[in-house]
Amino acid sequence: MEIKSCIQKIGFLLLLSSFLSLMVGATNESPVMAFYYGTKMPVKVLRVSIENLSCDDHLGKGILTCYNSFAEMLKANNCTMGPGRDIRCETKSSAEAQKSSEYLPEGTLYTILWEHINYSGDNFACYFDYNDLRTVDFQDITSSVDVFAGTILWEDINYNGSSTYLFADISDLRTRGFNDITSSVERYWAGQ
Ligand SMILES: [Ca+2]
Repeated sequence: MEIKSCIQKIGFLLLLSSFLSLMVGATNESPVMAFYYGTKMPVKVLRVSIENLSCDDHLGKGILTCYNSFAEMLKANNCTMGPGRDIRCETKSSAEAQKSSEYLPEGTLYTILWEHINYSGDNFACYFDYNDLRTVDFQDITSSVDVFAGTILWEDINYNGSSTYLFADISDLRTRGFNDITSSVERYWAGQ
């Protein structure tokens, strides 16, 4: 009888501790959330369930909106893609500065980060600089980039470590020794 109640107690404590660690985990690191067709969802859940998840931050810095496909993301952002990956967007300042090294102000689409080479896999269209890509769940996975204006990729958060400057699309970051290491990203302009 005693042994049985002891086992029951241990079982209860094990349950309690896993419950508590879940609670602690939930308060310590709240998941990155995204708007997804009218619902707010953790990005990690979306990444698991949707192949080639496309997200952007057009609503504001760190505010993600995600779509089932890149085509839907482009459409939602008033962008079209012509031959040769000629992506054009009807957003005020980017229209004149498409695919140039011209400086684009914050709030304008300036670069699209891709999970895999050749612009494939999950992607994140950046309207803002990010000193820590963990805040949008896109750290250490970028392998190719669509570039609308000068873009700097940094190896570490807070624009630290090694960096690579991009002034044109790059289909394979391995050629720059920069595959799967980008932790912060920012717009570049000559006066910087
Ligand atoms: Ca990658």
